[in-house]
Amino acid sequence: MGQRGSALQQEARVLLLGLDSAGKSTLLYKLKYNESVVTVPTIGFNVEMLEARRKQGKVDLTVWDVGGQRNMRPHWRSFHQDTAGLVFVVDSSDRGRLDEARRELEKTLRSELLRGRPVVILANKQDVDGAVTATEITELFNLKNMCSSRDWFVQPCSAVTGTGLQEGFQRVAHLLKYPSEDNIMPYHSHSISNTVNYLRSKSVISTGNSPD
Ligand code: G3D
Repeated sequence: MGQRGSALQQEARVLLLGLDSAGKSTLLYKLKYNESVVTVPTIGFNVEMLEARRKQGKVDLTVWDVGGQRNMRPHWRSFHQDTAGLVFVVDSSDRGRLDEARRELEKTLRSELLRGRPVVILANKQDVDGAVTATEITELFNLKNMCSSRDWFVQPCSAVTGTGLQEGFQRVAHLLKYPSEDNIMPYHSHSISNTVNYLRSKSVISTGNSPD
């Protein structure tokens, strides 16, 4: 394992957010194990390591998949620290919840701790007939305006077929911004355990959900 920010091997924390049922857990397992799994709603979070290519070499992405239920959303912000890039998953087949997704994304991007961090929006469930396209999401979310101070990209994908998933994470790997690159905040080597302890103290997760 190399040093953070070195030319040889880099590590970065990527936050995977989206409303409940957007397909976050499905796509993470598809990417990691190329398997379709029966998912259960994420209580707390899942953490997976993915490897991606970058111009300067490989990067190990620590992907935090945080539950998207209404009662989890206030806790999203405790995962913002040390995040190098955001992946926001949208259920493109659920037109009735697009505005809710837009509002949550907008709220998330207001976080000072995510200032300047790139965001890749995954327009998931493209395999479903009638799903809104990446172009429609770009317009409906007014992304040019919402993301004017950061790099952003909308990637159509399907977590079920796997189409577009690699491309989405490859894109985020290319756009990553390391916390140390702009000195917005110091890197805390114990931030993961801090976050876990925080959530435990809030009774959001039980000991069994902890990655340590
Ligand atoms: P979440 O982790 O964002 O809460 P899940 O979402 O990964 O649990 O997925 C919620 C439901 O959407 C699951 O179906 C899952 O199979 C389905 N899903 C996820 N991605 C896709 C996709 O790309 N296409 C289609 N057609 N379905 C998808 P169930 O039926 O188990 O609730």
